[in-house]
Amino acid sequence: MRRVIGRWFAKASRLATAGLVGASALFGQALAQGNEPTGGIVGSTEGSLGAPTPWGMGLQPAAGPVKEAIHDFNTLVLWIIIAITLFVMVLLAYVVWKFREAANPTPSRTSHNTMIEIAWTVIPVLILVVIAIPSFRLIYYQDRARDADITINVQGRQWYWNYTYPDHGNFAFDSRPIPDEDLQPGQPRNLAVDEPLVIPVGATVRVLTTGQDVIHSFFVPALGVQKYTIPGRTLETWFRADRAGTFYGQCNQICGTNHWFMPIEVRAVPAAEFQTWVDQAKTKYARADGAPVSVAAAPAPTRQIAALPR
Ligand SMILES: [Cu+2]
Repeated sequence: MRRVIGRWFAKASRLATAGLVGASALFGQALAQGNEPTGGIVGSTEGSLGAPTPWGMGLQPAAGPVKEAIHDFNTLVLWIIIAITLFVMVLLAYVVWKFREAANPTPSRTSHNTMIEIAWTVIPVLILVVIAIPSFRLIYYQDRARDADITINVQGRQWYWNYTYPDHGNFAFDSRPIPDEDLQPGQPRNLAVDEPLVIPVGATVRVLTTGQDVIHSFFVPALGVQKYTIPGRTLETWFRADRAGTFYGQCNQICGTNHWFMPIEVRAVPAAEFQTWVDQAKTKYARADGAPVSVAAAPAPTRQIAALPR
């Protein structure tokens, strides 16, 4: 009997190892396809990159305070999970060894123990409270900008993004991915876009999201931002990039056949460079969209904030 179990166990562990190796190789390939080169790709600035990397582990490095707060919370929960997993594993191993048939021929018929039952109810509740407090703090921290420096309206559309800068002349433009054949060195496939969202480094950016047709989701991991864009509704969130760089994201709400067609590229540039870009954008996008700039869907930010559900 023991030998049969031993053989079965050996076979199962070989299978599991092969499966794990195969799966990770596939996973690595998929990641490598998504993003080849890494490094500075922001015009004149010394760039950092927020994008998936082959064999990357854990969360993307933080480019701003919101993501840093997410990192902290993630680390806390991870350690709690590790402690619980180790505890359960050790307990299980101990029980298997202690109460094995050979050492324990007449099993106990005990089915209740009030103290243990109270403990295994109260302790998990306490653990959840420990998790809930920083969790709620994080949710409220991400919720809205205090003293925002600039506001950007983000609209998800089937299937592209539309960005409006109400504080800088209300120009608006569309953002779409760069086709594979037009990719320049350093531009990650399925992530690089023709017209990135440009923000000044160090500025608190209020983001107001709306959806034109269906629900999309504005998701930029390195900046710690993820917000639904919902038709008929304005949602608020914020982010800040503490260093210059290019930070990629995607629509991460399945929104139709061309869902993949909605990558996000955020470029954080120094204030002077941002101003230069704004000056060019005012004429470029006004001309591109025809005059007046189509901003009907983007009312003044103050009115939108007032209309937010509280
Ligand atoms: Cu979408």
